[in-house]
Amino acid sequence: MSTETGHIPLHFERLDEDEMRARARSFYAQLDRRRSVRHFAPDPIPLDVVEDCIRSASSAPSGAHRQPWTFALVTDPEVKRKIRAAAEEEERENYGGRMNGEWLEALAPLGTDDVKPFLEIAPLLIVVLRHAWDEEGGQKVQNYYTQESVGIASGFLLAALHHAGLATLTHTPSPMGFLRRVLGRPEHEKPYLLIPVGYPAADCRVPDLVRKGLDEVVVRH
Ligand code: IYR
Repeated sequence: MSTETGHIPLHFERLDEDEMRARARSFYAQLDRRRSVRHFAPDPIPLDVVEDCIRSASSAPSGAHRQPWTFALVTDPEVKRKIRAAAEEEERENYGGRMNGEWLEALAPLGTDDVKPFLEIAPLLIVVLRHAWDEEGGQKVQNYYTQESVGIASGFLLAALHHAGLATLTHTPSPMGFLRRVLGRPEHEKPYLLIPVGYPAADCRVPDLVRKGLDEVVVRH
C-alpha cells in the first residue's frame, strides 16, 4: 500500500545558475544589514505588514507538521507596561547575580543592563509561544521537535520583518513564565522569544560587531 495517500504534485521552478547566484547574493546582502535594535522610535507600524510576516513565519517546517506556535501581538500600552515591569524584575535578578561573571563579561560589549524602555517604546511586541503539547477536546496531543520548529519559524519571522523594512530585537528576559500569565495563555504555550518590532530611533546606535567569515563557519567533507 502506498504511504503517499493524499500527496499532490510539487510545483518547483528550476532557475538558471546565474539567477540563483544573483538571488543568493542579494538575499545575503540584505540579511547582513539586519541588526538587533534596542532603541526604537515610538512611531506606529502597519500591522497588515506584520501579519504577512507572520504568514511567512507560519510557513516554516515543523515536526509532524504540527505548527506548534502562537504569535501574540501586543500593542496595548497597558499590556506593554506590565510586560516591561515583569521583564525588568527578572532582569534585575539576572544582572544582579543569576548570570555569572563570565556571562556578564560576554555581554559587556553589548552595553545591556536591566532597564528595558524599548518594551514600552516599540509600537509592537511579538511574543512567540511554543506549544509543548496541544489540547484537543480536553485531550493532550503530543508535539514533536517543538524547539527546532519554533526556532525555524522565529528565524523566518525575523528575516521577513527585516525584509519588510522593520527593525527587531530577539529578547529573552528569562525566565519568561510571566509572559504566559500577563497574556492569559494556557499552560501548554511556553514563551519562547519576545520580539520588539518597530523603526529604529533616529539616534539609534548598535555595537560595532564583526560577523564570522565563511571559512570560520564551514567545514567541508
Ligand atoms: N536577557 C538579558 C541578558 C542578555 C543575554 C544575552 I546571551 C544577550 O545576547 C543579550 C542580553 C538582556 O536582555 O539584557
